[in-house]
Amino acid sequence: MAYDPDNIFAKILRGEIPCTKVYEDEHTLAFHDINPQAPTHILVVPKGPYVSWTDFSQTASDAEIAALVRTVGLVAREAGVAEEGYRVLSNVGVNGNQEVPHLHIHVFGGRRLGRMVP
Ligand code: D5M
Repeated sequence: MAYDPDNIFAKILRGEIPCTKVYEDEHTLAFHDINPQAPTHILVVPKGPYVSWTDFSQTASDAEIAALVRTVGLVAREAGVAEEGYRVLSNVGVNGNQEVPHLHIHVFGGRRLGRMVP
């Protein structure tokens, strides 16, 4: 799927619409989900124009890939959910029910989460 530069996360990354920022570095941005499904619900996004893990894994630099993973661990620690546990989830494409076509990782925590079912 071609990257749509007008998707909502692209607008957040350009500063055109606000977000509640949790963390930012050269390659990633983390912010609170606008419709939280758990006491902690943070979204981690790469800054580059990636829709899915497919294009990210093929075209992102090693530094971008490493930063995304590091940011997930960092925000879990900073949010205070690392000890009790949390869930990392990423929806991709139509079958994955991806709503926003910019690659993102959900970090859920702060309560006992239901059992994952497909
Ligand atoms: O999830 C997309 C997620 O993005 C969904 O949980 C709502 C969230 N969202 C949508 N708009 C915003 C803004 N403006 N700020 C913060 N969070 C937002 P998906 O995995 O694509 O189904």
